[in-house]
Amino acid sequence: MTAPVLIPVLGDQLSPDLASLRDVDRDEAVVLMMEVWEEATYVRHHQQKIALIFSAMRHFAAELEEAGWRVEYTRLDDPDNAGSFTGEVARAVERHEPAEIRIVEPGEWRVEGAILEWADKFPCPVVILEDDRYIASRAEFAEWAEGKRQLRMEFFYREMRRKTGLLMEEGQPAGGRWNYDAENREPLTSALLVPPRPLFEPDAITRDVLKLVAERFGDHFGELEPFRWPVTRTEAEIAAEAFLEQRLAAFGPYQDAMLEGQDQLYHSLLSTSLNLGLLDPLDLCRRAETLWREGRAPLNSVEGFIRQIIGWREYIRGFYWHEMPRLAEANALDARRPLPEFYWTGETDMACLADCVRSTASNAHAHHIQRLMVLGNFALIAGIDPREVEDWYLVVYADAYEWVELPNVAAMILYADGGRLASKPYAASGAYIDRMSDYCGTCRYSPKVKTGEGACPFNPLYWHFMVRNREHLQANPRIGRAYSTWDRMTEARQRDYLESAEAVLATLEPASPGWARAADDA
Ligand code: FAD
Ligand code: DLZ
Ligand code: SF4
Repeated sequence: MTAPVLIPVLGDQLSPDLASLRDVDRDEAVVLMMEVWEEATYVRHHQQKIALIFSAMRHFAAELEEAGWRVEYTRLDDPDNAGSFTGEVARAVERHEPAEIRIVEPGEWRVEGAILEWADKFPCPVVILEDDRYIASRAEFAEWAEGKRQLRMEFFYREMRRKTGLLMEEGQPAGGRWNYDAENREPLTSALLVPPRPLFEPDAITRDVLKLVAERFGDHFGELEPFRWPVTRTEAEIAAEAFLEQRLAAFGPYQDAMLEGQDQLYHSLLSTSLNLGLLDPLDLCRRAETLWREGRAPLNSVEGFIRQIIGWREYIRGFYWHEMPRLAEANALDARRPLPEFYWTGETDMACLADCVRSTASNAHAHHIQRLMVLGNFALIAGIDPREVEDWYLVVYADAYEWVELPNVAAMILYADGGRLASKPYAASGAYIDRMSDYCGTCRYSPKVKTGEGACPFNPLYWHFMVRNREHLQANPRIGRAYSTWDRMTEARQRDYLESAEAVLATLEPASPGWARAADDA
């Protein structure tokens, strides 16, 4: 072989049509895949998350080899493993003296920073290609965002509908409306009829990885087994087909519903496969659209699902790259309280939070409304430091990469960006959780009791949050009206709320160090 092209493929780039693998002669290329300590430990990821990524990487390497690629794969416990992407690429450059390094832009700012240094470090050219698995490129988002004081998903989503032609008829939205969310807020009283999703038994490759993770990362948060995630394209495809055929039709009405002990409901649980590259987002949306055109799924569900993917997912990614690095530092509401220990242990009398942490620990997953309106809402109204909340979300979910975690946490739930991403903070009292779930029935607290003994902690914390942040929020027409309700209360009532909230805050035990980052880095 003459000097080959070296193609590093990162752990969330597991797509056979990845830009770096196109237009390359397989006989003149070496694909490099690396399990590295730095990635596995920059935060102390949930055990299932590490297992999922390593297993999917090993399966993908085998698929590439079968397709005729020369793949060099560094395992975590290889004695010569340099421990970082840059270290492993350096070793490969020494081995092969490549004519060129070709890599697709990574998903994270941190990793991009490292890759940008390669051109100076290595003697060959480094070509960084656009990640065209996304519908909007980073440049396209930047162009759309240019000059806008506030960015709003809804308008970006309409651009994506026009660009893809999804649910469009003669230039107009199908059914005459862009968004059917108003029809999509039904509580669910029982999960008895929800078709269960396919669960995947670990094969020999996954079992090897599970052993490695148990040995090397057994002290990380969460349960390693049962491990049932799809780890190959074939499995991801089975999971997607089951969702489209069996659950998509009811996705819309029940997307905000929560039931104790029920971790799936009508959600797709496809985020891990989408984010790894095992599924193509546009293809998934086109198949959902076809089901609507064939009269097999209603428009409100199909539009809702497509909006999550070409709307929220793309918007979040564009927003990340547009707002970094300042987003990682943002703390517009000056929230300083440490993360409570119960986010890691689940030990709290608040039934909703205990159930969401339970699901998170056992599945490395919680569905959107649990992440937003229970775990996120509490962190917002209790004034938890964004850095601690961000670390928690990045650690605990199998689908978490900074590009998607950070905007959702800093901007969507904590309003730490001061309202660039969302038009208002998603602050809510216990009444919202009571309406959308069955949690309150088994809880020691009551959403109907507003202050004092037995009061749902969300109730006084909501007002404490509003009062604390009045200067930031009062002028906001979407939330500011709450202040007239506050101003109409008697002083004694206001005092009751604030004292009850202070009493709740005083009970929050800060998390012990070392859960999210090794104690030295914390
Ligand atoms: P479904 O309910 O079936 O939705 C379909 C798909 O839409 C998802 O698979 C996902 O790809 C996409 N989607 C929906 N909402 C969002 C969103 N807000 N941002 C990006 N994509 C979205 N998603 C992640 O993939 N990784 C994360 O680290 C992550 N962190 C989050 C943190 C917070 C605080 C919140 C509120 C949301 C977060 N989300 C994250 C978005 C969302 O909660 C998950 O994508 C979803 O719960 C995954 O389950 P699902 O595949 O069953 O989703
Ligand atoms: C999250 C993760 C982990 C835990 N381990 C690896 C790894 O060992 N090798 C790898 O290529 N990728 C890993 N990843 C995913 C990377 O962190 C991801 O590719 C970056 O976030 C780039 O966006
Ligand atoms: Fe959660 Fe409050 Fe309901 Fe208890 S009463 S489950 S704390 S919302």
